[in-house]
Amino acid sequence: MAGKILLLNMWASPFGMRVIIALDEKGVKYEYKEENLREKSPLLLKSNPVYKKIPVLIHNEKPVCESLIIVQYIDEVWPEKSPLLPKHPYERAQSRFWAGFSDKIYENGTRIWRNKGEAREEAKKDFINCLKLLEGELGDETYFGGHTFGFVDVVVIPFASWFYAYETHGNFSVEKECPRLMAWVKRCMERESVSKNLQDPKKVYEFVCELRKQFGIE
Ligand code: GS8
Repeated sequence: MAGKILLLNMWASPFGMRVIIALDEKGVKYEYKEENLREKSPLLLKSNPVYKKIPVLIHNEKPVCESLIIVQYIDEVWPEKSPLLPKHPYERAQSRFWAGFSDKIYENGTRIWRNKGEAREEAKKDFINCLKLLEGELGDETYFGGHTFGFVDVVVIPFASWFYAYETHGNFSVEKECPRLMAWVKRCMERESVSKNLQDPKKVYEFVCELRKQFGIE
């Protein structure tokens, strides 16, 4: 089942990177439309009228919204190549739990670069705690849940392209705080679907600096 696939996205979005990595893992070809989030296209507003956010995957004219739902949709529509969710219901439930939890990386990371002083220190604590919980779940496995690259890996790895921005604005080191998680990042980067599609951390950092200026934080 292929048909027409169009992805509405904004390049720096870790949520969009989740979808791109999943499509790449499945070898699915798609069209790409970059959105200007300050002037959203009528197609985006029509496709995601509830949240008005990217990413949106439009498959045969039908929109699917929310990155976690999109990645699971991709896995169900193209199940043969690189299955992402585990087979067992309990393991699937666990994967969905940690995938949902990982959104906190972004929430806490945003609090790091949007704030100063005490509020930034609080955010940093929450951010590191969140990474440590994920690191605990990873344990000594190669990937989340075992030996194969799967759903939680696809969902969490895009945040690594934002680490440099969080570290620089928060003055800390993810490597120092969570060495096993960073080793996992490096393993994931050996996969083409990841190395090819993760944005350059320096570019993301510059993007964040721009946002800080716009919000009058500098
Ligand atoms: C989050 C998407 C999102 O935050 C998902 O897809 O998983 N829960 C959603 N998208 C942002 C860009 S990335 O920060 C977005 O589209 N923002 C536009 C806006 O809020 O107006």
